[in-house]
Amino acid sequence: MSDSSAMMRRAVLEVCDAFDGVDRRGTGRVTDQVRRSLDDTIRLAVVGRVKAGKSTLVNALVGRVVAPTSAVECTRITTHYAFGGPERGEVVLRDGRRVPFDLVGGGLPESLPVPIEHIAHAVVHLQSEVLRDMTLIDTPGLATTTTGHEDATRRTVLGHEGVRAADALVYVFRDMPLRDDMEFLREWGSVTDTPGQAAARSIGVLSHADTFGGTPWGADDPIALARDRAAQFAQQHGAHIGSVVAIAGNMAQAARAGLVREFDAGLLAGLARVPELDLELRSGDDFAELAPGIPNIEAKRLVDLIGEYGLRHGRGPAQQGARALSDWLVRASGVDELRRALAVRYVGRYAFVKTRRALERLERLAWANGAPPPLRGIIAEAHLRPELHPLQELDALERLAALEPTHPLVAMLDRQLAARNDAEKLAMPPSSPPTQLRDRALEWSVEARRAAVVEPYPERQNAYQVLDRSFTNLALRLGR
Ligand SMILES: Nc1nc2c(ncn2[C@@H]2O[C@H](COP(=O)(O)OP(=O)(O)OP(=O)(O)O)[C@@H](O)[C@H]2O)c(=O)[nH]1
Ligand SMILES: [Mg+2]
Repeated sequence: MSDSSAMMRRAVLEVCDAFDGVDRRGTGRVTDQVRRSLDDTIRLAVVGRVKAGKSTLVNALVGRVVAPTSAVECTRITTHYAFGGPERGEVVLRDGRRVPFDLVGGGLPESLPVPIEHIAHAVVHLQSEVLRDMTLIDTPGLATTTTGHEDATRRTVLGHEGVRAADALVYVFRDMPLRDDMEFLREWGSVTDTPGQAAARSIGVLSHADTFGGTPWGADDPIALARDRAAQFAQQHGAHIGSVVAIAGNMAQAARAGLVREFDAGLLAGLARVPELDLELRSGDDFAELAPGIPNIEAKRLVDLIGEYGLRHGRGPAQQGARALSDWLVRASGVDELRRALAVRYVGRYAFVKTRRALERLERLAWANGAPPPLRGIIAEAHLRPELHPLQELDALERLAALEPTHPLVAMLDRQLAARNDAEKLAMPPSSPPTQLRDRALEWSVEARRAAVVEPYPERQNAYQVLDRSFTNLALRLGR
């Protein structure tokens, strides 16, 4: 946790304590919920049409094959993958009861202990580091013939029936988003507060990048084509999707889940000198040899593991062994770009979103009918606390980004929220002495104040004013 999120957390806990000090009997239920909510991790729902590649992507992100990708019944229920130990599964029934089940080989079993129609969703607790920062929700495909699964997805994501809606969407599509994809995204937009937030809270994944355009054996590189296409989508659908990343999910899954062994790399390296045409047009005879000692059936197994693209282009890196092959697969698959985008856009930002939500709950309580008046005083004071100033920064950022996403002030606000320390906030080297940091903070606060006075556009003016306060707070803190 960064310093500033720890400070925000403490400030909210203090507000809860102050509320309870006034009237614990009236406020306890809400303050206890708020305290617990500070431990939430961001919930990312992976959504898309049937067989779009959602579960494969979940596995690639978790770094383990946990989500089933075959036709077993578990692909038809929504599953939350959350951090926790001991590793275990649990189905949550529609009537709220919970039934535990054992994982099989670290993943979901073939069948569940309860008939599927009684299940609201499953929760799987895993010791995967990635899940410390985010809970991943694998959903059944949208637009299936049986609308039951689709309802389950809508419930999870859009938050009907009191199930908490996902915090953000990873929207997976193949080739191109179809009409119902766009409809779903619009619906998602309508449950978020503002149109700007809808885009800020969804990221597109163009999956099957390795077979984009049909075959990986032609002259064009499908992954390169898919990346171009992804950039186009992002431009066309910017209002609904923040950005779009092209991904070869199967390659990412194989490498990140450690499925590529030395033996596989050896085989692949052994195919280095086979002409591409022979590789592409492998005969149906499983035992015919492609290269000395390598029958077709082994090539088939490699294709199941890393796809035709991996078979064609992985032969070079495979000469250096399984590690080099896995590194190449990760790089080529595009999964790191997605991980970076998730980290920057969601995970880092979530501490602020969570704090804002907590304060909103407390504020509603303070203004509820019959609430003791001192609660309102406590809330008003909280808004002035420097530890909670990042919420103003977030607010200013969202308002300005909705109108002018590329304005330099957006980047400046973003830096304040993303910075891990004071030096980063001020774009100074990490070793800078506090006096230098303080001088820079003062200088920038003066600049922001001057700019605010002459700035005619309200959202920009607001951003300058917020930044003035950011740098003034910083200078005061450093001056002590
Ligand atoms: N070549 C290639 N195959 C992929 C990719 N992503 C997934 N697949 C394959 O596509 C099939 C479907 O993948 P899943 O991950 O199960 O798709 P899903 O969206 O979870 O499917 P449902 O849950 O049934 O809706 C599997 O056979 C995967 O191996 C990819 O990026 N490239
Ligand atoms: Mg699936």
